[in-house]
Amino acid sequence: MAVSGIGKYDPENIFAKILRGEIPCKKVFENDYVLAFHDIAPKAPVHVLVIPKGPYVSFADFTQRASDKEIVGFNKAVGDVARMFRLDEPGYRMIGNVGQDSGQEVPHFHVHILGGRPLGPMLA
Ligand code: IU
Repeated sequence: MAVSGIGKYDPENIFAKILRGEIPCKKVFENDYVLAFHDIAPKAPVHVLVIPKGPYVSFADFTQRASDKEIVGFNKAVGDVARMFRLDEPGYRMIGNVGQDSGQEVPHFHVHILGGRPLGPMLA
């Protein structure tokens, strides 16, 4: 079920549990600001989720409450992860679902990085 992108942060959401190490993930990258791991149901040969370590429900929440350091660190990590998978060429897609109309399911901000094949028109 889709979640609100501006609701109260739920510390029991699945990505919070992954961050605390209570649930395993296939980690690809970690630093002070972010964790990146393979999506459990990949929609492309590369499908990685990048999440901030801080408790943010969505991009809407993140861009209101996070520090500039967290925001810069997060953006840099998304680019670095894409480069880890050599996606700069031929390219990749970044998706961030925010709230109910987007279909956001996990109430911890995450960016999807999708690549490794031609992805087609986004709004098909
Ligand atoms: P969304 O943007 O909130 O709709 O994306 C949530 C993603 O989290 C979705 O692609 C799931 O496959 C993925 N995911 C996961 O990687 N591990 C999990 O334990 C769960 C969801 I639950």
